[in-house]
Amino acid sequence: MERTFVIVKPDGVERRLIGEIISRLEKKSLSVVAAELRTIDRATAEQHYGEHAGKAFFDSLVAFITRSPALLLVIEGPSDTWKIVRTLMGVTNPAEAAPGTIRGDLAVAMTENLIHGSDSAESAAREIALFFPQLA
Ligand code: D4T
Repeated sequence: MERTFVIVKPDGVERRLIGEIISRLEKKSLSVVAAELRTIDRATAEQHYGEHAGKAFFDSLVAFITRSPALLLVIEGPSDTWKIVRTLMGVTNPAEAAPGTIRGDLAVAMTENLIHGSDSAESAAREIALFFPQLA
């Protein structure tokens, strides 16, 4: 089995889309193995998005992800789980995300694109350790 890390971002919680998003993951036969509703603190957000430090959108990205509670999830599947989740999510820009994907069906703005999913097995391990150290 292989695990990945997912965030239902603050916009998804505010729009009451937690159920819809978890439902899409579960219908694909992926399992929720850990879940916590948490307002992400600034230091953790800056570490999580460290690859974007210094970019023009970094400060607003950190402000967005910390503005209200997010649902942190560890998701498990048989293999390539991170890739399966990324396919269900759709591409980063909801304007380009295919219909049938979470972003393609439910979001309109790059700044509020509902969901985060790890972009590799290595990122998944790093992010699970950051947000759920007791599972790492
Ligand atoms: P996350 O990391 O949130 O799952 O998104 P992606 O993996 O799909 O995309 P990313 O890391 O390239 O971007 C992280 C986050 O920043 C926002 N963003 C991105 C933004 O506001 N403006 C931009 O120009 C880009 C590239 C959206 C997602």
